[in-house]
Amino acid sequence: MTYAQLTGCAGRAADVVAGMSRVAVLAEPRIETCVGVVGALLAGVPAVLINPKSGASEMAHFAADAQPEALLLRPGADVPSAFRDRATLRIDLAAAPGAGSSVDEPSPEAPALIVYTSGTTGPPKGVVIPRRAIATNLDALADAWAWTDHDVVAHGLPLFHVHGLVVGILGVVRRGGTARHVGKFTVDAVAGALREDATIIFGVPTMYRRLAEAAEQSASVAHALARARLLVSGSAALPAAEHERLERSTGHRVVERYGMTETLINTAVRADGDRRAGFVGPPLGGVELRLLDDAGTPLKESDGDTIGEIEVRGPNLFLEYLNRPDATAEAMCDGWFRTGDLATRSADGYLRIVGRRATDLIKSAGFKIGAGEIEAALRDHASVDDAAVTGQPDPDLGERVVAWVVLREGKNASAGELIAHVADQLASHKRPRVVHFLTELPRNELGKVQKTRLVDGRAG
Ligand code: MCA
Ligand code: AMP
Repeated sequence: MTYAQLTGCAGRAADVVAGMSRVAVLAEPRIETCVGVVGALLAGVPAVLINPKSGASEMAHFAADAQPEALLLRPGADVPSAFRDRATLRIDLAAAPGAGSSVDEPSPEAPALIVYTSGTTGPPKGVVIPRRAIATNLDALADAWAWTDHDVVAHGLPLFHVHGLVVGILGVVRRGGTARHVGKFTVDAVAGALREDATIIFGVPTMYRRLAEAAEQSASVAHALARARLLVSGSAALPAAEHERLERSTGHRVVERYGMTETLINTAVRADGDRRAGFVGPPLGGVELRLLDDAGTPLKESDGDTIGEIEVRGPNLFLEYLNRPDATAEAMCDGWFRTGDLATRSADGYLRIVGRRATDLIKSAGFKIGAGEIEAALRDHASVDDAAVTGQPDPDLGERVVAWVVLREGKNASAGELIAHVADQLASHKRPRVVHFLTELPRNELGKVQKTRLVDGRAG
């Protein structure tokens, strides 16, 4: 799609949604999603990104919590039942182009996107992201990576998160460059995009691990990767071993950056910066960052050793959690946002993420998954008496979701049945990969489950 075609298609969407309070976009990895989001942004209408593989209870939550007036989706896509009472707008690329809404440019503080993110407990929270955060963050990234309209991004990420939609699509549109979205990520599709004309890859560590493995086995894949200008990894930690494997077969060192739905991208190794394995670089221009010790006092040391919790302040921050003033207040302190991530800082300002405060958050293949949500879904099954969910180390996914289940007396359920039950309720990436059956969960004297005692024998 050319920019002229995008203007016409998105203009048509903007004409239809103008004046609405909020719209939802069924964010399949397709061009219609990009058109729908750009149309809503043109019209100044906040767009709620919906993972098309969400389960029934999540869809119901998104529809009730965000109250979108309409759902934007491609012709032929099924309308999720939770959205059947809303207006639908089919993004038909063949339809006559629209003029684009005549609304004035909204205030920089106006909400642009609502992106759902999991917490340790309860349903996902809607992160309200203003136009100002997107614009300033994308410009800071362009500065860090010397990103121009000549760049072509090879893209295989989902479009319902900040990484794929804001960095991977809106980043390209803001520069006036090109994105080649491959639909479903595969090594061959990304290598194909690079052979065509792609100059940058945005990916999560699981993708780079698969690319590194393929590059070791295929000179043609290694060759394709070597053509890129920049390999950028984020959403989770890229193990040093993968950095080194990629460098051996492609000559490239990956550039890491650290972000979060609530803050967009906080730090990034610059294109001309030192690419140190395990480091996510210094703060982006305009982003203020500090580390706090356990007492909540900002650390003075930048010795590369002392660990503190990362707090962030700057134009990159979100506005609020939708309908959750309690959660917003808990996360913010004097304008600083508490990330919950733990890091050290070197003398030259480079950050190294070493862990996170919450043990009940799992990062699997770059997706953040709350243990509490899956535990609630499991307990909802008629045969389940008790359940705990942990993230276990996994060589491909970083962490994999593992369920520990106690069945009710006299009841039975197979692992497959429980996995399918979770998949009915929640997005497909939240399904446990492994289910262990126990006679009881290990608990301390206060009745709290001792998750450190739940160790998967297959941990890799
Ligand atoms: C998965 N499968 C299962 C189960 N789980 N089957 C049975 N039981 C299960 N429990 C199936 C899948 O449906 C799939 O089948 C097959 O197993 C392989 O799945 P998987 O291992 O997950 O691999 P994949 O489908 O190739 O996906 C890997 C991926 C994907 C491409 C890396 O996880 C991904 O796109 N991750 C990106 C996450 C992301 O964008 N995060 C950004 C948020 P079948 O092939 O038949 O479907 S973080 C963010 O935005 C901040 C700002 C940041 O910092 O970036
Ligand atoms: P999400 O809430 O899904 O946007 O995920 C944000 C979280 O992903 C952060 O709080 C970090 O824990 C993690 N994360 C993102 N980028 C990196 C990175 N480069 N290295 C380590 N962790 C990361």
